[in-house]
Amino acid sequence: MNQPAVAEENKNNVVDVQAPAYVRHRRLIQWVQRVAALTKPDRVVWCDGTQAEYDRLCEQMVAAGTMKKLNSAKRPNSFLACSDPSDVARVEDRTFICSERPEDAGPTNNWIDPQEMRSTLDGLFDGAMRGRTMYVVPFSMGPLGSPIAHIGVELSDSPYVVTNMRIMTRMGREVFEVLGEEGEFVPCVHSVGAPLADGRKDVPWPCNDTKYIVHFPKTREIWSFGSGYGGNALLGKKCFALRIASTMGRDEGWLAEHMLILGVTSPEGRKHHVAAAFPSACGKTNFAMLIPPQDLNGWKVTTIGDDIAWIKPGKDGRLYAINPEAGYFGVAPGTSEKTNFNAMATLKENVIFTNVALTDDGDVWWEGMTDTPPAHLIDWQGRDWTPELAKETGAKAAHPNARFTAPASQCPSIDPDWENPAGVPIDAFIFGGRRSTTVPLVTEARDWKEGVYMAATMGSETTAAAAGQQGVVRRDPFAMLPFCGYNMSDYFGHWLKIGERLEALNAKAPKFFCVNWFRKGDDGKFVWPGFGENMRVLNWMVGRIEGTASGEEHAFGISPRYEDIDWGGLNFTRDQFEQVISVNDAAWRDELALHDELFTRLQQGLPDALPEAKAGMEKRLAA
Ligand code: SAT
Ligand code: MN
Repeated sequence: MNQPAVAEENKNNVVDVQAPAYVRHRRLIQWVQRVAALTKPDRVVWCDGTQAEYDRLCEQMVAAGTMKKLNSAKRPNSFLACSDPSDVARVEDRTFICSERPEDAGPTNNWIDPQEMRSTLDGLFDGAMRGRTMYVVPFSMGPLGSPIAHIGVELSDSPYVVTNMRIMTRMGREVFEVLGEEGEFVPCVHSVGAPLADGRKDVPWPCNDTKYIVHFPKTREIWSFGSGYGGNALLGKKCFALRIASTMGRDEGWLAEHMLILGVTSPEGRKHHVAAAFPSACGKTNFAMLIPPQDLNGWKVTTIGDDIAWIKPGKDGRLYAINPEAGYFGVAPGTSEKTNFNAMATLKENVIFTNVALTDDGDVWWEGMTDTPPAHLIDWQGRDWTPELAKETGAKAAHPNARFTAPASQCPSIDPDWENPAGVPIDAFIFGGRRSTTVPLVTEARDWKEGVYMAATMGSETTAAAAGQQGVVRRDPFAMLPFCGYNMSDYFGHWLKIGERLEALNAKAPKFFCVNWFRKGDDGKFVWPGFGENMRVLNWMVGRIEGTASGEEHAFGISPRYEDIDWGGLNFTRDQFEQVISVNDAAWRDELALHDELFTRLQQGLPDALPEAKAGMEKRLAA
């Protein structure tokens, strides 16, 4: 941290933000001045990204009651932050895409006229940082200087945001070197919306009941007010790396996707890369870090990313992906040595936990971490918790959307190429939702168009990652419903165009697969064991990519028969397999009717290829 600068307004109302000499970007400094003049912080601090700065901010948050330091013997250099109970997840109904025209945002986004929104924001941000420090947080999404990477600068009055951004992105002074005097950056302004006027006392987790998460695609700007949590506040993540980046990708011919990236190496040493899209809290992190079962001799899975992929065409025409993030902001509940051994190893030190429970010996716990819960805990809201109480009242020790923020470099399965500035070549896209019925374990699309159809019509039962009702099926095209920064129909068109270009270049196009780990039996339990056993499905996909595995065509694509999967060491019967793979004609007729509903909603600009693909399916279904 450089010397804290006092933001003094001079006569011309230009705030001296005391930019360090190494910041040579005039437009950037002027923007910081403008935001400081508007938000009126007590001080402006330019973050350098050092460990010393991080340690100081953590200490400061411990003193303020925002964080607790965990037992250093059990969880070195780690902290627990507990949020205000009203600020625990992304707020999709308060998220806005302020493009010039409503049809540019499309029917799946909240749109407000940009002029109107600017005047609303001017009002909200006027004096919003009074009594606080405004931190200037320079960050690179992707390896510094990579041709696939892009830079952002977040101005925030939350030290919690600064420390999380240091784990989640490449944050610090080096970013200014890459930016130089006039490099492009995405300006991100964030305030928790809780000014401390006239000596008002601070609270451990300041936030505001009024929340606005706002994107201006034309000027590539982000403004966020009122929340300090996750994707609402760590603006490099969903706001930049998905909503703004998706519009950059549309304009520049690349893809910003809600996808994990993994490497899969066969026993013979052949390596492939897949990118997989699942909605929030559907197991992307688990899949990205899966450990193949021992009985499948010698397969290896390596982790490149667990949430977001930026994918650009390379010189050879193939698609290359980077993980724009540097850390994991993963769901804690349900994570255990059994479900995700690599994640648990990643969490040994240097972690910020949010909204999990505190053990009596100063460590953390959450539902699903161990079979037997500790006899006593302090829950995420600071209350006593015991297993008996939980039985009586159903009280959760950790919030269902409790998270860990951990450096990717600590993951034992991290891929040697995870920071390769050129990215990794993608061989397959996988799309999956949480569906207790209807959708088979795995289906391969016969071509790019059918793949786009599969991804576009994906549905999933909702989870705690977003505020709102849980467990209802909603259409979540490409797992991008809350994250696409423009009209969803145009986005489908963009995907189709990328496919056409690959075809024109005669380049090796990735295959498309649709998966569903979540089919339930009559007893209401998951039939498929999931987790490491998902390797058996990956194994089949690799066989399809290499042209060695067979399958069976049905109305929607190609799925494996029982004998097409390597079951070595797993007792999974033909009957169980039938329960997860079967295509029920009646259920699919209902499903296709729901696709129609989606297409009606997205009518405007919907590419013809999609209804055409659907007609093909209906014909095959009727045959
Ligand atoms: O809160 S985040 O948006 O960062 C996490 C998620 O919903 O995937
Ligand atoms: Mn996500």
